[in-house]
Amino acid sequence: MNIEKSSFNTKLIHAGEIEDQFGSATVPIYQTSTFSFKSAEHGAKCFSGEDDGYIYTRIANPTIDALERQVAALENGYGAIAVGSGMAAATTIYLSLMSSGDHIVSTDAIYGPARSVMEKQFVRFGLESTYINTTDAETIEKAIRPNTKVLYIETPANPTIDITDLKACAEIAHKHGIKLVVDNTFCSPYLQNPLDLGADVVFHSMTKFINGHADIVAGVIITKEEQLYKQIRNMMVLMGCNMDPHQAYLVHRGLKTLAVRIDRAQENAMKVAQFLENHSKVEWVKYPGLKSHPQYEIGKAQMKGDGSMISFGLKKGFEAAKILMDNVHLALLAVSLGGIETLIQHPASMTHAKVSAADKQKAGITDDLVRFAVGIEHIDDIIDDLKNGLEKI
Ligand code: LCS
Repeated sequence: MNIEKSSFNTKLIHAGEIEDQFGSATVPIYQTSTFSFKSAEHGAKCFSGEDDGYIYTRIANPTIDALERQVAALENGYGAIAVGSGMAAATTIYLSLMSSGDHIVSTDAIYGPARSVMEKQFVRFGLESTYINTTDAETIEKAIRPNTKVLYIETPANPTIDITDLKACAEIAHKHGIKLVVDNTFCSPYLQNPLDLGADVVFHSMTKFINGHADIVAGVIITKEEQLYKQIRNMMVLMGCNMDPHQAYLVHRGLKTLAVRIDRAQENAMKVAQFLENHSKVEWVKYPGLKSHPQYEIGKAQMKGDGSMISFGLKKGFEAAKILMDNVHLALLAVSLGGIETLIQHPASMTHAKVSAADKQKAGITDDLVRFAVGIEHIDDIIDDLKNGLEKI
């Protein structure tokens, strides 16, 4: 059977498999830093590229390769590059696609550190950045300068759940000869495939839905074309932000259940969003599945499901949010998302604390915003927990 041509759920289970001499049902962990050559000539050929034998785990490793082939198949990419974290993915992309004096245009409401690293660190090396509301195509056009090299989109955005039109972004980017990079973490390849919509590079924090069990930090970059794949892989190898084989094995195992986990989590999330929307103490709710979402139609057009991330605001603002966070007991008061457990957090004081007050305000990361990552527990228990917490306000 040709796995590459099979349906998504079959690829989830079988893509990237290794056929070993024992017929292992799972990918073996090649926990080795180095690989011996058959001869001096073989070693030289591995280095020159004439032979594709393994050399050293920072460069490539069979267990990591298996995960990379699996993710590339799920995102319909040319190839994937596994790295040590989602931030390693973001920074490797920045440094692969930009040189001193180049400029990036990005969604303003992105994961806080992905913005801070540009504004507070890479600015020292001459990289320029502009953060804007990318839900508006005209705003993107206006932000592009002659030295812009990358359009960087996070959709749905963390934590505002704003949705950016990916096809429109691909058109704008390519008209200006720049690369479209998409952080697809909030959707996973199950719900959105940006490469099919025109993106050049996609990345994930695999810490979230792809691994799905809150026990690993990992990232992956997928490209549409060979040339960009080689460019980014070369940077990853030189910077040394590779994965570890054991980490790759665990992610490979977690990824197999992606579809069933997301199916359950988004079924729960819709019920939570409806519960919140009808609650007297809740001022507003943002969830891609609610018709009240400002980009509801775009979400329906480019996402295959609504996901399990919800943001909401309470009528009594941050003070009420604190009472809620201190009085839920099933939901963990913790950052991160995309695991099987329900989490609650306050982006303005936690994940996005390092973004300046003015930039947070501009990006819609308001003080009243509570982020809720819905897990796969029984829906009645999740709603009871929220109900009890809200009653304390
Ligand atoms: N991109 C998005 C959309 C994220 O949400 C995160 C982490 C990253 C990239 C970075 O990935 P990492 O290096 O952590 O694997 N988001 C987090 C969050 O919202 N709470 O804690 C981490």
